[in-house]
Amino acid sequence: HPTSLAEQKEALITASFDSGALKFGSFVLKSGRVSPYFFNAGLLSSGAALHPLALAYAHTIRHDLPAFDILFGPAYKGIPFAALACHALYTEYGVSVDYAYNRKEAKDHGEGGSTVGAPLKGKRVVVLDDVMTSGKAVREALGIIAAEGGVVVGVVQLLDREEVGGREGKKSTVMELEEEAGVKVRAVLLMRDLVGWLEGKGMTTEVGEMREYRDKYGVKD
Ligand code: OMP
Repeated sequence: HPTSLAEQKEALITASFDSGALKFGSFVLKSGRVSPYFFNAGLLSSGAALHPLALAYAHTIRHDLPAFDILFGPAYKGIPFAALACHALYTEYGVSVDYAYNRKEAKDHGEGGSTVGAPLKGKRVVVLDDVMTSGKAVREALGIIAAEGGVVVGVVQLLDREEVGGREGKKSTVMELEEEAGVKVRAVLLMRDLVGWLEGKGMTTEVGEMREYRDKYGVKD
């Protein structure tokens, strides 16, 4: 069982590759960019893969983000991940926060409303999601939380593809969001971690394609 963050990240990338969640080829992204890799977090569906995922989310939240009350997992993939991270924060660090999520379709009967779980009004919220490219998915979540009266204090992603944002100019998505929303945006895995892992495996063709893509859409560092 992985214990350090480095081990958790390594276990997570290996599980992603083995399960087919991390794929290489040619993929059209939501933003229209054509990428040589795709990360489908929904395929991280085994206990063995979700264990390092939960630990690594909890570690990243605990060490890189400010204090908060509610973890918000956007539908659909953010929902189980937020619940797992909420649990791991308690078992690993003794920190009990609430969690909440949105419905894709608003309910017009029963309890009503478009969010489930802890009420967001007046609470400090961290958004937890799977993959960030241009920031569209995160901005949607920020809108939902604002509508419910929550105050977002941070964002944590499973994978930050480290790309430039969808707005004017060449700023990174992270920088755009941090400036706009005034919150910290962090991730368990960075695109460069995937490249490092591929290098370790001697997968030179994939490394070459990742570098080429990074030259086109990646953040400049
Ligand atoms: P942005 O909304 O552009 O930040 O892209 C993030 C969303 O794109 C994720 O919530 C996914 O729906 C999807 N996505 C992936 O799941 N994995 C990837 O590797 C790339 C994308 C993507 O389309 O950019």
